Amino acid sequence: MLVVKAEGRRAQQEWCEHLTTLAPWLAIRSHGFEEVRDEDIAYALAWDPPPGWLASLPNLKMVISIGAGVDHITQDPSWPRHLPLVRMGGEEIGQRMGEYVAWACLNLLRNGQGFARLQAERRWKHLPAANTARDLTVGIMGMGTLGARAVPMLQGLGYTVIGWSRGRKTVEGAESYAGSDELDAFLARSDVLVCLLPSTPETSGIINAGLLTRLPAGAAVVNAARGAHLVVPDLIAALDSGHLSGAVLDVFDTEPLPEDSPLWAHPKVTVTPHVASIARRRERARFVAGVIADFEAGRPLPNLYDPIRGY
Ligand code: NDP
Ligand code: OXD
Repeated sequence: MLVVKAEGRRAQQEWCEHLTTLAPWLAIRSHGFEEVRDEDIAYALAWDPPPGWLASLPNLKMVISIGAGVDHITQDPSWPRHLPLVRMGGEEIGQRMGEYVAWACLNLLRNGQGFARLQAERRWKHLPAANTARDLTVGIMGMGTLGARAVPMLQGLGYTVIGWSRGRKTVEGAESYAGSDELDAFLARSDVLVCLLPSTPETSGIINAGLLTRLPAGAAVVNAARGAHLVVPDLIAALDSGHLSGAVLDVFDTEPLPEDSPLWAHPKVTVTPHVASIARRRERARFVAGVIADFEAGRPLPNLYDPIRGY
């Protein structure tokens, strides 16, 4: 049996409907809304399960994360780390993240935040763009599955694209920087720094005052990964000093972003509510059905969390 523990009754019901069609051989149950015996649960599909819940399921064989990031699951100290943990995947997640990154870069380039403010004030004023995309380099921190998908979209708009990751990557047309030794060289070229890193102890607070000063003057930041990567007071200081020209933020330490956060009203910040890449539920259900079919056939699993790397 697969049990779904998602973001509320309606979401769980939709997941169950899609999965029933796509994995007809499997019993699918909505946790909390249908009769489920813990001992019957072989697979759990979850976003942020309550601490201890996964560990309490005696016959669990695999956990599938509703998100591409798994920190909501691994932050539970008791999560069953001996079991396979698969993070959400599928074609549409990459497409949507690429779209978000491209939109964020264009929003920064064409002063979307400034025009939104002027419109709210009913003011007709030119805010000319100083550069075109061809003048700018986008540096993607975390050149993994999603980062690589954003590359051709950004290149299509005219940006030069470079990437930084732990290991060297071969992504067509995007120069690859690897490891801490090459971070400074990568940052020095990044007119727009896009964070697509996973949340791990090494990447926590990585976008801090020290890192921001190594970006070119007038650079901008896009964070579509996790709030934990960004030290918000350091970002605000760099925006207010004029060193940074703008930021587009989709993820935050506390979500929803608290009403009293200074980010909401900052004139150089665009806030979106963790929507960078939410693939349609049917597409994600297709991925889940494929993962379970692979598991049951003994085939290698896609997007498998590696407890040694921590992502
Ligand atoms: P991947 O695991 O495919 O890629 C992660 C990349 O980060 C890899 O290139 C990896 O390098 C690099 N990396 C990891 N740790 C370090 C480090 N310490 N130093 C340098 N590079 C590092 O992840 P995805 O691309 O699929 O997803 C990235 C993140 O995006 C997710 O973890 C999630 O948090 C976030 N996300 C946000 C969404 C949203 O809606 N806002 C939606 C989906 C995902 P290497 O390969 O060399 O190890
Ligand atoms: C995430 C997601 O991990 O939405 O943030 O997939």
